[in-house]
Amino acid sequence: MRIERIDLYHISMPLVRPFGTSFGIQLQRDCLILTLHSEGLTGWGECVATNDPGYSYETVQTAWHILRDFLIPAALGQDLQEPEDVAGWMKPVRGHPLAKAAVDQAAWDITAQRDGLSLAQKLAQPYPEGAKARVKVGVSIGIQPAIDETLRVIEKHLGEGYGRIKLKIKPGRDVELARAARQAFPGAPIMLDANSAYTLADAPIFQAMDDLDLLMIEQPLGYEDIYDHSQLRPQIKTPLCLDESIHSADHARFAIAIAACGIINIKPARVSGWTEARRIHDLGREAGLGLWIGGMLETGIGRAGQLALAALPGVTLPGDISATARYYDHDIADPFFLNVEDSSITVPTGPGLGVEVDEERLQEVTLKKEIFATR
Ligand code: OSB
Ligand code: MG
Repeated sequence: MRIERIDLYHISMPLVRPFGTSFGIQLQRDCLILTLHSEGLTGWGECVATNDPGYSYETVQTAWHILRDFLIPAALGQDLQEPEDVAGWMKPVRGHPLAKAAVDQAAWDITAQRDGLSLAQKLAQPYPEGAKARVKVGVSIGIQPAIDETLRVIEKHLGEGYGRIKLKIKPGRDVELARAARQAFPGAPIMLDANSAYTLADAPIFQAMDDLDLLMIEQPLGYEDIYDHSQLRPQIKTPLCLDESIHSADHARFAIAIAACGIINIKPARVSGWTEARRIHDLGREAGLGLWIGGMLETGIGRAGQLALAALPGVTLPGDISATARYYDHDIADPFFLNVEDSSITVPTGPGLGVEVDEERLQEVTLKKEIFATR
């Protein structure tokens, strides 16, 4: 399939409520949407970079630059056979995984459509057990102004059918919050995400939460660190999960080699896309790690991609794949995964991502659009 045209959109949507993490509070969600066009088909990708370099060094502005000036010129006019091809075109660009993941996702979507497969089916082709039909999901709850409010939000989401609760923590809003949540919801699967807000010297804080039967603690230490996590892990009973530190399959290999974590949050955007995410899945599965699919407040486009990845056989734990209605009043894609039952969502079965993009809504929220075409 010759890539005839690529469209790039900068979109901006208000969040239904602010999303607070240890690195800041987000009120508005800007991101980039990218389409690949070939043979009458359109592949969709989402670049989840944000306005601020808080979670990642990438922002919507750096991603626009890298896509417009490097990644799109490298992809335009190429003959796309399989989605694994795009990593080679993008190789001259170091870093910038969030920008790369948008091209990678669109390539997976368009080739799955060409093959008459859902993205989940295409991703699961190497595995005899195939893709799961339903996947376990949970909610990620941002830091609220008060602990009481967090408890109310937890209750609301448990009522909606979400069974796994992830709470964002930061220094000063950790042990007391986790203890209150455990007390209020004794049997609930609760986990914490620190987004790199602590150092190894804070081990006593995590030891103080060891009796709370938490599912895991996600990324307590540095966003580039693997070694200190390997030092913290034997000091605590709570399972340790890495997010920010794992940028590639190589990083997963390093983490496994020094036993830095028992669990990996596979976030396709963070690792340059679905091809690399599947490699991490394979390494993690082989090593007996717990695996789950992380999120970045995606629109329905990104959420559909997460669901397809979560359908892989080695993904053992619930992912951060809640309905986009938690974040957006009016999403740009059909909110097909609103039906959460038993904390599970049905994986889309239509061709490719299996989601209908609402082009009118997309236009409404687009701040800037550029079209790149071959002659
Ligand atoms: O660390 O997993 C994270 C959102 C933005 C940046 C980082 C993270 C998150 C989430 C949100 O936890 C998960 C979701 O998409 O619902
Ligand atoms: Mg995280």
